[in-house]
Amino acid sequence: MAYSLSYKIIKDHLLSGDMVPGSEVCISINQTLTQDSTGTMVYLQLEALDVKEVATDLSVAYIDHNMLQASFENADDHAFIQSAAEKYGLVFSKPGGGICHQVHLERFGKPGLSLIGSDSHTPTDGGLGALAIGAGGLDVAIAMAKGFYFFTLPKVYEIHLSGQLPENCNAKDVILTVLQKLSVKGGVGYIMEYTGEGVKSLSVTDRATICNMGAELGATTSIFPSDERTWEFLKAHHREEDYRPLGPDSDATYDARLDLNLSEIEPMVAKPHSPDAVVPVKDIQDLKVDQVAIGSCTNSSLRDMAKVAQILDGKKVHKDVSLVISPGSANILKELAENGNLASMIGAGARILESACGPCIGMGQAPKSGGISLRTFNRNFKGRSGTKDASVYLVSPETAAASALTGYLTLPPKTEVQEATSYTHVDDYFVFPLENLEDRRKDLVMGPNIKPFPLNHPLEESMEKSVLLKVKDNVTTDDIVPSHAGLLPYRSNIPHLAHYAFTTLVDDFFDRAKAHEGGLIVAGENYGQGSSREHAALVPLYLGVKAVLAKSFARIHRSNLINSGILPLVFENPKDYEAIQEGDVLVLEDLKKGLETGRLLVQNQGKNTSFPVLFAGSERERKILYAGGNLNYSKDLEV
Ligand code: MIC
Ligand code: SF4
Repeated sequence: MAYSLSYKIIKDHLLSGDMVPGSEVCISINQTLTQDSTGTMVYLQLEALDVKEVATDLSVAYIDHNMLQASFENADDHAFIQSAAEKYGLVFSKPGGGICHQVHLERFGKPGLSLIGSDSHTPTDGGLGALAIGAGGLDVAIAMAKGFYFFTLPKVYEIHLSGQLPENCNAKDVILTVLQKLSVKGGVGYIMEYTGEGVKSLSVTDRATICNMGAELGATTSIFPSDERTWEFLKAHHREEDYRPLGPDSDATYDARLDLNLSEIEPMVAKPHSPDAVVPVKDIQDLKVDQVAIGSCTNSSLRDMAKVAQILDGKKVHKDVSLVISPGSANILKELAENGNLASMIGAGARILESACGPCIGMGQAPKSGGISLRTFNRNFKGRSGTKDASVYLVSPETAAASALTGYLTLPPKTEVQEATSYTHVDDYFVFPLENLEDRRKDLVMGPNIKPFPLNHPLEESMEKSVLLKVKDNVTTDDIVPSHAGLLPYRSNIPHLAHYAFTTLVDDFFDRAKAHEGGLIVAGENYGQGSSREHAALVPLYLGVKAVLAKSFARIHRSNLINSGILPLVFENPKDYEAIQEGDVLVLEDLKKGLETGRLLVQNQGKNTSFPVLFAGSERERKILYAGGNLNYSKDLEV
C-alpha cells in the first residue's frame, strides 16, 4: 500500500486503531509543548493524574503569552509552571526565550516525530516534516502522563506546489491564497500535505509559516517533506544528526488536491475579521494605517526580520504609524543585534518588543479606537487586538514594512535575503531538568492566582435545559472566552473568566447561565474554531452548560467539550437550527442509549416539536462523556 507522508508517520507511531479516515486512532507521542496561557491548566491536570515523570522523550514548557506582569497573576503562573517543569522533568523556557513554535522549530522539532502541543499553532513544526498537532490542554497532559494521543484519523489534502515565489512575496501570501480558496472550514477533517517541485524553493521557515496557518484552515495539521532544505536548516542550528529524509511514497494517493503555482502568487491581505477574507493587496486602495505589528509565530523568523530590516533601512516610519516588531526568539533577536538589522529597525523608528506573542493575543499594543492595524499574524478575529472596534488586516512582513513607511497599505518591494547558514544559540533562557528523579523538586509553587479547575459529574440519563445562547457560523474560542491583556492573566482562574464568557457576542451570558442554572448552546457551522484554549469548554462547564447543539464543530474544541463532559451534538437536519430560539426549553432523554446509537431525539417543550441530533463519537469518547470528562476516565487507563 502506498502512503502519504502524513500516514507514514502516523503508521510509525500507531498504537491502536485502523488506518481508516474518520475512525479513531491512538499514536505514541515523542514530544509535547505547552505555553503559559494553557499550561497552568495542563500542569494542574498532570498533578491530578498523579504522575511522577513524563512518558515522552521531551516535553517543553514555554512562557511566551502572559508577559505583561501588570500585577502578580502572570508571575504566579510563571513560578507555578517552572516548579512543575522542575518536578516532572521538563525543559522550561523562561520568558524572553521566544515564542513556543519558533523556538521549538529552531531547537527541538525533527522530521518524522510526533509532537502535540496545547496551542493550535503547534503544526508549525510540520515545516520540518514532523507530525505536529494542536490539542486541548488535557490531551497534552495525558500525552505527558501516558505517552499517547487519541484522534480521528483525518483524510489527506495534497497541496501540489509548482513554480517559485516572486521576490516581493512571502510564504504568508501562499497560505493566505490557500485560505482564500478553501476558507476557514476548508481543512476541517484533513491533514494538508505539501508536495511538488515548488516545495524545494521554500525554506523551512517559509514552510513553517504555511503549516502554522493551516490551523486557520481548520486542518488537523500540515506537513512538508524533509529534504535538503530541511538539512540546511538543521545544520544551521547545529542539529544535522536530527536530519532524516522523508516524503510520501511515489504512488501515494490523496483524498483531495489543490494545485498552486507559486510563480502566480501575489501579495495578499486578509480583511477584518476573518483570516479567509483574503484579497490581493493591489485591490485595496487608500487604506490609511494607524499601526503595523510584525512578529508572531507565523512571521517572526530571522529571514522575515531581515527582510523587514532591509525595507526599513535608511528610511523613516510614517509619522502617523506606530510600528512594533517582536522577533520570534532570543536567538533571532541576538542575531539581529549582531548583524546590524536591529539598528536599521530602530533607526527607522520601530518599537522593538520582547520575543513573545505580545499584540497577537492582545497583550499590549491594542490599536486606537476605530484604528486600522496591519499585522503579520495569523488571526484577525473581532476584538482579539484588545480594541473592539479596531480593524485588523493580516499581511506578510514585507507588505507590513512597506506600509509602515508610507502610512497606507502598500505593495511590498523586492527583497533579497538568504537563510542564515549558522545560528549562535542562546541557551540561557532554558532551565534543563535534573537527570535524577530523586534530585528533582517535589512541590509545586501555587500563588493565589492558581484556582482549582472545575470537574464534571458522571452523565445523567436525561436533561431538560434552556437554550442560553444561539450563535451563527464560525464562532471562535476568542468569542467564547475572550483573551486580551485584561483577561489573559486569569487563565488559571476559571471563576473569574466565567464573567466574560461570550462577551464579544452578548453582554449577559454569565447572568443568563446563573438565572437558568446552566443550559444549552445552539450554534452554526465550525463552532469553536481558532485557539485550542480548553477554557472555552471549562468556563461553560463551570457555568453549567451541558450540551452544545451545532451544525458542525471545530476539531480541538469538540475534543475539549468531550474532555469536559459536555455533549457535542450535531443537527441531523441543519434546518432544525433555524426553528430554535434562545429561551426555548429542550428535553433530551435516554442519553446513554442515544450516544450509543449515535442519534438522539430532542423535544422542544414550548413549541411541541422534536428533531434529531447526532453524536458521531468513538466508544472511548462515549465513555469519557459517561464518566463526566477525561480526567475521571483517564486516570487508570493504559493502551
Ligand atoms: C491563540 O493564538 O489564540 C493562542 C493564544 O495561542 C491560543 C492558545 C490560548 O488560547 O492560550 C491557541 O492558538 O491555541
Ligand atoms: Fe502566540 Fe499569536 Fe502564535 Fe497564538 S498565534 S501562539 S498568541 S504568536
